[in-house]
Amino acid sequence: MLEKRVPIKDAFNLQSVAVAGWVESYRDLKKIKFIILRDSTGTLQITMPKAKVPDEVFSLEPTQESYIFVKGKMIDSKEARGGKELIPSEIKILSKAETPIPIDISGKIETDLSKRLDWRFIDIRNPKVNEIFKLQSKIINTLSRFCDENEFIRINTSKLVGVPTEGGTEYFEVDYFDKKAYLAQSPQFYKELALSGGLEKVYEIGNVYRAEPHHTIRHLCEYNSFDVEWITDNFDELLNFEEKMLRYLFEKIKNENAIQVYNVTLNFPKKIPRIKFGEAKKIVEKMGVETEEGDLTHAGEKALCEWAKKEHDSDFVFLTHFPFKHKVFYAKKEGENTLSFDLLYKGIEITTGGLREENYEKRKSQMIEKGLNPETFDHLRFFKYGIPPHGGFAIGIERLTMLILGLQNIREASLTPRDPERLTP
Ligand code: AMO
Repeated sequence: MLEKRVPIKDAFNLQSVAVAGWVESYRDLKKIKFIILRDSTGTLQITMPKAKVPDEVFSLEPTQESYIFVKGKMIDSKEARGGKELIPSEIKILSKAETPIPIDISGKIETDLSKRLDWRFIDIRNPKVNEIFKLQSKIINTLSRFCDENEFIRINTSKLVGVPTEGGTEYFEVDYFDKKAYLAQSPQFYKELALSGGLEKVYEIGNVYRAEPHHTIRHLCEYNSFDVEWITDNFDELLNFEEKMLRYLFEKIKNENAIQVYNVTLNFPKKIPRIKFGEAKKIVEKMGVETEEGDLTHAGEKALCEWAKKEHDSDFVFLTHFPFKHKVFYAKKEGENTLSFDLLYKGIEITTGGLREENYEKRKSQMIEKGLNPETFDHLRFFKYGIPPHGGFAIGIERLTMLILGLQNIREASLTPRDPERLTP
């Protein structure tokens, strides 16, 4: 039966149609009944004058948010949205919804985010929320297409790992038979394994895990990381590639429905400004913002973005050459600093990347410098047998989605967000 249905948006161009969707509203005026039917493409008024529809159709009383199938004829209507309404010859209630619906999804009553997330499977029916995930899908597909067009190979790496990747304490430990395992914080070492294995240019889209204790609007415990890595010894090439990739993305998504629904203007600068960490620190301190050693702080990142907007008319800014003391052990050194970068967008970091140390001895000694024990890192072996010089970066997909649409909280850009309190739904 369902295979006969058309998307609601297409029904307006047809005469006899079958559609299916959720009952957004149901009104019974005794001699005439109305249903507003919604699917992910739009809404349609179903009008049932008692005299014009079969008794078994008229006698149905679908509850709000039930999923129904409707067959009938489209006719012109001055009152109905879209100038047409459907007079049904058949209605089937395929899945009845309990009443009342636990949260309002019409956008008329504001429900706090935590309650919305408790009822996420209903919350997403709100067309405005639905749009977030349509756009996110487009973002991921467009970035992938860009990588494909540039002859990158998509890889899929292990999320159960023997050693935490990014260091620090932000990892989840899990029982793995009689051993300890960890949930991958990033695919970093496996991107490098792939390069050592001769794949030359790789990308990965996958969930990664951070035991992130902070309750902020930009941190999740599980997020989708868009990672790339390739053979290069040229730091600027990394930034150029990301800039080109994001320019391509912004061009491809500018006409997406979500961009209109969220009333955002997408501006991509002529050139993303690039500024070294030391210089950036001076700029934001001059703006009266306190920073920490080796860290601009979140307030400093916001201030630097304000500076980039004012001085370069750019919502983006590349922050480069972080001091090694405050970076991951695998970053390539240049004196006391590293050939690494962050990309900030509208005040928040969306990307980290850089050249990596590929020399076995140097990598080992950088580990020791960071207080790590090389014996425990199986991945060091990848660096003994001719791994090419390489670099790459990772974009946080939920952060990018949130910032593009101007959402207030990263949780809105995750279908089922995980934070220290939330493991369901
Ligand atoms: P990093 O740890 O900076 O770098 O992460 C890369 C990007 O991932 C996003 N991100 C997060 N998003 C949501 N919740 C979090 N808790 C969270 N933590 C990070 C951000 C960030 O810029 N291996 C390196 C990348 C590389 O150099 O290739 C890494 O993982 O957008």
